[in-house]
Amino acid sequence: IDLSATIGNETFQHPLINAAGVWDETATEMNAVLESAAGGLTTKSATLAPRAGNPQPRYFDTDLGSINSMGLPNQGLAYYLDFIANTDTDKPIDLSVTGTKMADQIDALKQIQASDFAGLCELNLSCPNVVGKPQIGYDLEATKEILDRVFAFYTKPLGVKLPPYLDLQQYDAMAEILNQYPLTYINAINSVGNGLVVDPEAERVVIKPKGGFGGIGGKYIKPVALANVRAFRQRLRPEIKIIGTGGVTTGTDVFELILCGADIVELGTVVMQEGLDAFARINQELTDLMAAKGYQKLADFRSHLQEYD
Ligand code: RRO
Repeated sequence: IDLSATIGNETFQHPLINAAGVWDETATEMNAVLESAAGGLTTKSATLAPRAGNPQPRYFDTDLGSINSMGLPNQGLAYYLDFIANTDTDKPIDLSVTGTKMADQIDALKQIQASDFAGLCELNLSCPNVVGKPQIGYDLEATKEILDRVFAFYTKPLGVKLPPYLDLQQYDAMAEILNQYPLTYINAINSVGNGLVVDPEAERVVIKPKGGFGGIGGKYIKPVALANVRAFRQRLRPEIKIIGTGGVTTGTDVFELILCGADIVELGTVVMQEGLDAFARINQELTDLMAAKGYQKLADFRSHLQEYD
């Protein structure tokens, strides 16, 4: 069975990589992902300067997933460019980048454009956890503005990480914008922003930043991820690939996201809860499911989701 998939010029031998922000802030963590059964590595969304992030506790696991308000802790863009330049690996590395101001995001992409880095880059338009900053992906005008400014100079393969949308009209409007740019891919979805988990015993929220509000990941969000992948696959130009992210804990979940149109799939909360062994387990579950169904490769079922007549 062939589990390979391509995005831009990159071939992933297996379709599972880590979601940005999971096991990817330091060189030690990133090397561990590359040494695991992951098909590639995404780096923690980098800002121009290093950031310590929000006060602790800022991540909390529940039976059905997680809530986080990390606040973009990262080592700074130069650290990740340096790590990639000095890492010898056959696995694709996707460099995630963002900023707390649009001007900083543009400057970061200018640095990447000027660097030797030629791999995939993911512009995160959907961080829900920077105090006082809305998610760009929920603002159509701001999304247009940043993409206009970026594609005025950026010529390397670029994807965007999107927040979850919940209305069909939102997909129409966002896809119409995205289709106007030479994007290599989109990544749907980031965490479901500004949810709330309550500890009933303590009668208190479970994370400190933002009064307890934070991005929800894990099993809670799989239907939202499936819907976003499906809705964008139905609306985007076929050249724009899709990374499906959200709520995967089994090989069947990966299968469902690919049925909806995902090219590759990212693991977030499940890796936080189970560790890097999740990659090998879920790869095996996907392989077993494909074998049982008689599929030889991902393209045999990608986007083949059926509807009622
Ligand atoms: O660092 C974070 O708080 C964070 C980011 Br940048 C993001 O894009 N998504 C998320 O759930 N947390």
